[in-house]
Amino acid sequence: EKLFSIPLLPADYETYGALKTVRRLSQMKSLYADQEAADRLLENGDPVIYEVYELPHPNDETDLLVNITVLYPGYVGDEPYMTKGHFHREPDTAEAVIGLSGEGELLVQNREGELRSLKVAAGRISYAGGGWAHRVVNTGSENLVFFAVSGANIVHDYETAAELNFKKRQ
Ligand code: S6P
Ligand code: ZN
Repeated sequence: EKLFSIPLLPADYETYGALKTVRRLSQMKSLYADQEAADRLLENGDPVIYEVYELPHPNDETDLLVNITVLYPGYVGDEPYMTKGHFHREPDTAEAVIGLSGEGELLVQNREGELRSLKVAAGRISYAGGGWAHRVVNTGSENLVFFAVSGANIVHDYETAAELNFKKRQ
């Protein structure tokens, strides 16, 4: 049995036992277009790009993954901070992103190479059906906080998505 009702806020997630994953530039450097800009940033530390708060859940197809992500504002060269991005391994199921604060884009690309950009903002839902690799980009100057919901049994495929090189075009 699993029932809960909590505020959609990172602090409340943590109180409820969420696992917090911190993604720093050094862990995703190769995904950025301007490697020299990334190296310059790393000389002065290793900036946190985003944090993911994941509630404990069974990896069960009858459950949902209900993560909150805090994506910080910033640039690597002229490319805004972004999440790593991934496909869901087969069965490749959908995901919805609901903006909580800040603004940005949900960049999606399918296996045929088609690239699309969907707006992410507070009170707005962006939906990516199965087959679309997805990544969020912070195009604003404030934290972009978003809620993402998908099936709890998804397996992230970061490798195939990294090959796509799907980026925010200026
Ligand atoms: C999970 C969902 C999000 C991301 C998070 C970080 O399916 O899409 O919770 O995990 O935004 O992105 P990434 O690409 O590093 O997993
Ligand atoms: Zn996903």
